[in-house]
Amino acid sequence: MPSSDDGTVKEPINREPDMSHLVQSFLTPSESQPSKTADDTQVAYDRNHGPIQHIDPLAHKLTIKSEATTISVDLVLSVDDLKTKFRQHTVQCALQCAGNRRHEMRSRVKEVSGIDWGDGAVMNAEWTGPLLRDVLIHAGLSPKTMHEGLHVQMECNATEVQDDEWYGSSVPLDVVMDEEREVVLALEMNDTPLPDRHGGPVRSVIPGIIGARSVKWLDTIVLSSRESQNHYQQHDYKVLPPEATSPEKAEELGLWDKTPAMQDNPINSVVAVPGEDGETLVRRDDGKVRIAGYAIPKGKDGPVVRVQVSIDRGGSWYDATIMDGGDDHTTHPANRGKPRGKFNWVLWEVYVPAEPGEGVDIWSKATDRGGNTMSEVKGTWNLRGVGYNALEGRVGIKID
Ligand SMILES: Nc1nc2c(c(=O)[nH]1)N[C@H]1C(S)=C(S)[C@@H](COP(=O)(O)O)O[C@H]1N2
Ligand SMILES: [Mo]
Repeated sequence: MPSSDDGTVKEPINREPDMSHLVQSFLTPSESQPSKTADDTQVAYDRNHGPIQHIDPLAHKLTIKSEATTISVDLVLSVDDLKTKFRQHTVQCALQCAGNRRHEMRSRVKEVSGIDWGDGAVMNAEWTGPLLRDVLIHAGLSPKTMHEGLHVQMECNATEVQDDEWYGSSVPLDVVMDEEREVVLALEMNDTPLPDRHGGPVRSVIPGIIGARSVKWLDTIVLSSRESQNHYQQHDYKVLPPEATSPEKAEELGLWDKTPAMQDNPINSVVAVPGEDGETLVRRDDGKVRIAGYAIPKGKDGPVVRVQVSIDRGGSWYDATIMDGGDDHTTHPANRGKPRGKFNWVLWEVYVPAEPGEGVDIWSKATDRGGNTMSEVKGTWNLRGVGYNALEGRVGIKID
């Protein structure tokens, strides 16, 4: 990728694929094969708060330390150490920006502040590297340590970002030590070395948790009794209460401090076909229209076990087919016949009987293994437009 595509601190690279392209594959390629139009070559979304970094893997170091009085860990690892000194683990998971679907909140509920994401700020990929749990234990953390109140802070100090001098996040230590969470320090994405765009040579990947916590170009890990103090943990990526009607009001009422940092992704389902409001769906000979999309479970409560679709504003619901049962088009060969991974998205499709008409709204509703489901038709407004998971998918669809 030419360096002109790296963005700057003031104007970082943020982009998403179009919907129909995104749901063509179960695992989202970092980049698709070059094609006629330049726009077409990128598939996995990019979310950056500063310029994309190009780091020499041979020179890169990951420092692990502690500022918690109860824990002493101290270790510096090279990328080669991460690859050769630890068992390599592969996890498949959806990685989603908390601002995904923001355009719908903005246009259907009320104006919000933030990038105007459509529904494509999400990818489903396979990540390989050591488990962060194993690395912390190797660094001296006893697996028996009380985790309560402790946090794993992750940092990228390689560049200044829009609102801070470095990028950082944290998750509770519990999450990292939880064997069911499979938190990895990813060195590979979809079986190839982690591309620079997605955080090479190493990023953290925290399955089930909003993308903002999965730090790209990771260079420092700090165990601490407090959360990361970085702007993006403290003053962004929070579902502010409705009293926060403006950034000034949020500050004045101290709402950033009072509101917890987002962690788990909410359960969600998105209509990708049709991909835009106002599109036309053509009926097949049997009078049915094809509707398709993706769905994401809440946190570690996946996989999504059911998706239902309605074209009459909830009057009747149709069960969608979840397309990971061996469908050549959507299933990674390695997954055929295997149980659905709990952090993956699911791709779904359904054929719904429909009469010709205009102004049809399409709703979709996912339910995961943990029983979490979607209930709000339009969704509740929040200032930053994060965590949007309304039932209403596409509006104003014409049926022909
Ligand atoms: N160092 C660094 N890590 C980062 C970010 C960033 O700006 N800098 N953005 C975060 C956000 S908000 C998201 S949604 C994901 C996006 O990952 P991607 O660009 O690989 O899609 O990375 C996260 N990790
Ligand atoms: Mo994000």
